Amino acid sequence: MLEAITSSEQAIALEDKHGAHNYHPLPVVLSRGEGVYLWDVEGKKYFDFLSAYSAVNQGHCHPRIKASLIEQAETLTLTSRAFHNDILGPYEKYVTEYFGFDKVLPMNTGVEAVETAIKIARKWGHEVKGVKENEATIVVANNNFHGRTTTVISFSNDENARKNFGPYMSGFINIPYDDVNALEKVLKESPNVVGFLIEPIQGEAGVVTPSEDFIPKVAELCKEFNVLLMADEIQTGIARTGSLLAVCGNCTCEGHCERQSTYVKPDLLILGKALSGGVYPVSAVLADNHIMNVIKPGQHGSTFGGNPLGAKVAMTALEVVRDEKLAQNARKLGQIFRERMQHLVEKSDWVTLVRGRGLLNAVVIDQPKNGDVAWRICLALRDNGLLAKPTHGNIIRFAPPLVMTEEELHTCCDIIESTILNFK
Ligand code: IF1
Repeated sequence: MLEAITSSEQAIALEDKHGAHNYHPLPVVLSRGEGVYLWDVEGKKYFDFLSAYSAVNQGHCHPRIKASLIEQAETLTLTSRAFHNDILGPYEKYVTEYFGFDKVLPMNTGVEAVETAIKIARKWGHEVKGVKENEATIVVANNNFHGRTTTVISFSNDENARKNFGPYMSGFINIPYDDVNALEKVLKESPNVVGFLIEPIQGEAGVVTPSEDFIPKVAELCKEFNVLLMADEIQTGIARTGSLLAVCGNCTCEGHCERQSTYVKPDLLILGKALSGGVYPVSAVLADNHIMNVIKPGQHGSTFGGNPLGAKVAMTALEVVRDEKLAQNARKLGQIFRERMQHLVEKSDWVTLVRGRGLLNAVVIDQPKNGDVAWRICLALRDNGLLAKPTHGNIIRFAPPLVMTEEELHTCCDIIESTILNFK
């Protein structure tokens, strides 16, 4: 029998007793979400400034996405890929035209899409580029975050994410982030490189934005050395950084990239999170035929990959991004947010720096190593009705749903400002 939750403490106690302790959540228990708002069990209302790590870009329980979910859930949820269904083909057409690729391989979680991209790159390397069997290598950046499977943590340099989970997968070369020369050096020395897996902005590392010309230069090197550019846009994609994709650069598109001059088309585009608007796990890898066609029947798949429920929801989630011009809104509000936070940098000794693009931003807090100032500021923000969480100790990521209005954003900046200026 489901135990009715009547208090936050009760819910936390149940999680503590019956759940693995693989997270340390902020002490708040949410029971309802709508747009940019969340409510806890006691009915207190909050602004959401994490957006489930950029999975609810369209806002919590978006009415159109919810309606699609309900309609498809009452019709057909899962067929497996043993049979066809009437939603997958239309979805595949929609999403490949939306992002400008020949084909899509549908998966569920972000890390599954990353693993899928790694397998495609390796297979392409062995069968098309001609790298000797089992010799394919993929270059990755230090301080990366691409998920938590044993392969993916094998090339993480975050001890928390990898310690004692070995033995680790080989075939990866780490270089510093935002370092074109380091990539060129590796590509000159290692003929077996088949791919470069990169976050256009490093989210978990603390919203680290690279040099303006990093992605374009990396794309040139990948072309020169016949290496696949694998863009992990699971967190930065779907309008979060003020354009449809972070690799769009300063594209001022109408929420759907018109392939403007600043756009860099990756060889493998990896999407997740807000691809479904946060209502269902949907991820995807997109590529053109000369790459995707290395995958033949029976060589890759997943029980839920491409299921009609997720496919239906994803189409609506992408329509919402375009119809509500979320990329434009993220760009406009992001500039306002960083301006407001820059004033805070000048007024507060706690805040040393603000950085980000669109509505993926972070504020760096001045605290002693292993200090808890950022954590305590997030507790104070919670008390003042705004939810955010630190990453890597002293960096507070601020990423509200992209449906936020300018007025709501100013209200949130007022909350952040007053909380930090009054913080002891
Ligand atoms: C957790 C971090 C963010 C991602 C990028 C792949 C994945 C993620 C760029 C894997 C997932 C999530 C995972 C979640 C918290 C969150 C996170 F803090 F872990 F690193 F956003 F920064 N590529 N990020 O950001 O996607 O398999 O989770 O669907 O594991 O705690 P997933």
